[in-house]
Amino acid sequence: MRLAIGLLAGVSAAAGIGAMLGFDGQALAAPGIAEDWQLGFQDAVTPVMREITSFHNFILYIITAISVFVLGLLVWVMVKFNAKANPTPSRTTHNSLVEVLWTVIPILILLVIAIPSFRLLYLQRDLPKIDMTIKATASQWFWTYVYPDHDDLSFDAIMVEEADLQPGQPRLLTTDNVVVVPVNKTVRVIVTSNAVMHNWAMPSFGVKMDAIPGRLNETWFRAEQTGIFYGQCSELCGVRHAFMPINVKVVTEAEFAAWLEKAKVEFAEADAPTKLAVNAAD
Ligand SMILES: [Cu+2]
Repeated sequence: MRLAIGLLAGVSAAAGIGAMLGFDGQALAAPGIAEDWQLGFQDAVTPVMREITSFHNFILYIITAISVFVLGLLVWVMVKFNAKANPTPSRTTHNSLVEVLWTVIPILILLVIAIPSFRLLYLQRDLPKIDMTIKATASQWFWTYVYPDHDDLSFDAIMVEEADLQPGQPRLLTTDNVVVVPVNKTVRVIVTSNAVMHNWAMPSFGVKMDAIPGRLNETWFRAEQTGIFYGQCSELCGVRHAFMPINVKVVTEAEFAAWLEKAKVEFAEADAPTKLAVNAAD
C-alpha cells in the first residue's frame, strides 16, 4: 500500500514538473522560435503540431508511470529480499497469474500508444484539400522556392550573415528572402534537392520533410496565426548545414496578394541567379 502511494506521488510530481517546464507547449515558448533554456516544444501553429504536442504529452505520462513503477519494484526487491532481510529465499519458479499479467498489460499499453500514433501518422501523410503549393529545392547551402500556382514566382533564400543582421533578426535563423503564405490556408510543400540530402523542417508547423535528389516528397501545413516562423535544415548535409535556415511569414490574404504583386516584379528583375554569388563567396 505504501508502495502504491509512493508510485502515485512520483507520477503526479513528474506530471507537475512537466507542466511547469512547459511540456504542454504553451507556457514558455515564444511562437515561431526556440528560446534559451527551452525544454518543451515551440508553440503549435498548425493542427498537426497541436496533435504532435498532445501525443508527446500523453506518452510522457505513460513513460513516467512505467519508469517510476520499475524503479519502485527495484527498490522494493533491494530492501525486502536482500541477504540480510531475507536469509532463506523462496524457491518459487512459476506463477501463472504474474506471467499472464506481465504479458497482457504491456500489450494493452502498446495498443493504447499505437492507436493515436497511427491516427497522427495519417493526419501528417494524408494531404487534405490544398489551397496552394510551394516547391522547396535544397542546394548546398540554401533553399530555392517556387510558387507554381502564382506564375512560377521563384527566389532563393540565403542566410543573412551576422554582420548584416537588422535589429530583431535572430542570428543563424534569418534569410534574405522569406517564404510568404496566407493564414488559414492549406499549403502543400513539395520538397526536393539538387545537391545532397537536406531536410525542410519547421518546428512550430510540425513539418520535417527530407529533401532527396531525384525525388519529390510532399507534406502540408495550415498555419493558424500570422507572424514569422523559423526553421532549419535538419539533415546533416555538409559544412554549412547549420547555415541554411527557413523563414516562413504567415500573413493575411490581402497582405499575401499585395506581396505577390511586389514579389513578381522584384524577383523578375533580380533574375540573375544568386547561386553564383554564393559560390563566389565560398
Ligand atoms: Cu541541408
